[in-house]
Amino acid sequence: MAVVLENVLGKANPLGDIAQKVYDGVRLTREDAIRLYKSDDIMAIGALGEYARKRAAGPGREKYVYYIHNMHLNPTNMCVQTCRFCSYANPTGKNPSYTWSIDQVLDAARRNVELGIHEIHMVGGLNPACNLDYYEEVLKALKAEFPHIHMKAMTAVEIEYLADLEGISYEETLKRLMAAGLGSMPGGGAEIFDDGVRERMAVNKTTAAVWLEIHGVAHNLGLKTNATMLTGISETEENKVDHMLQLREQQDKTGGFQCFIPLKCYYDGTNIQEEVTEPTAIDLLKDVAISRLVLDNFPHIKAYWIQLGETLAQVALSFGADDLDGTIAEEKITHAAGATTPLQLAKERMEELIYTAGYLPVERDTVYNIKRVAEAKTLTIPPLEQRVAALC
Ligand code: V47
Ligand code: SF4
Repeated sequence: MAVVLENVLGKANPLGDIAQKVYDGVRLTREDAIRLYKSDDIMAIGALGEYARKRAAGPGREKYVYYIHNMHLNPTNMCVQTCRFCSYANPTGKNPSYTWSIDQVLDAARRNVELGIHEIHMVGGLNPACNLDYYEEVLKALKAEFPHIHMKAMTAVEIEYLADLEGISYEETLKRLMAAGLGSMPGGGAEIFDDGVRERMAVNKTTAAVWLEIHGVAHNLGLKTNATMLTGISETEENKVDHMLQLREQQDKTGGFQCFIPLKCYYDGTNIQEEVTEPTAIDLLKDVAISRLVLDNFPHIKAYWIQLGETLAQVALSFGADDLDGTIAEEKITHAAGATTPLQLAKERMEELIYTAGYLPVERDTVYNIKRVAEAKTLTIPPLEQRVAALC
């Protein structure tokens, strides 16, 4: 095993051959990734993730952790789908359904644009009242009033729905939305690609093949996109590895993914809790580290603080993540399902989280152009083992 990793993992670590591959830049196989999931040596897995993160960052950027000042905007929570993990759409009593007019969308944006955001992350339910004309109008109205704001909007699931409603191709749908102001696509709707999990949890939802095809079409049109993976919905470790391998293969072909975001399911308002195993903090850290190692062609891995919580998100930065997502002025999807993370993290707090995890805050735009690198600070940080032990 290469000396640099031997120092971190110790001699004769059973993961030594995988460590050697990571050091040599050799692509990990399905079996390697499954062995990592089955291993209990969480500190070794984390050390490999951190090593791969530093190498992907490039010289001089080893300590960079990115974030963006943004808001979420969800114009409708009415949806023709019935994903069993979703408490946001098709709500009952406590969460009334809504569909915003263009003016209501603009009002919601205005409240947050005043705070100085650079990105609107817009996604919504599949609602026949919100067709392609509606989204073209929404995008045009937002861009007319806020030309400087990047619109990261529309999941592959929404693109499939709008294209089917209009009877046009995915390419035509994306071209019309781009002409109206679409700047990039978020990674939602991927869930777990395995057919069995989809059948149990999100029957009739966009298939893996179509999700990947739409991202490929977007990449070929010059759009950057992201990719997610939702855990805690009855998936196996093998399912997670296969999910990552399909993303890696797509990225080899079309190259437009910027970032992978492992998500964790919240269960309030759902009836799935008895059929699933809730991921532990260690499972979530493995998702971060193993995705960093398997997705060797993805530049960024996100620790989505809204779902992980601040402490686990900070530790995830030492397991391979290099992005904390955004300040997020409003979030509905995870909060509808019981997340209690405070909304709207001020930029100062975001930077403090990054500093006190031992990294250097870098404010970015949606496509990872650097807006500002914060001043370097030297802080005394408790040892990682201690911080991981506190999570268990
Ligand atoms: O696709 C649905 C998930 C996703 C629940 O691209 C749930 O930068 C937890 O995609 N508990 C939407 N999760 C969020 C998303 C995202 C988030 C942050 C950044 C980016 C990005 C994308 O939320 C959905 C679904 O997988 N979801 N219900 C739930 N109960
Ligand atoms: Fe609809 Fe998306 Fe919720 Fe599924 S996850 S019900 S597609 S809003």
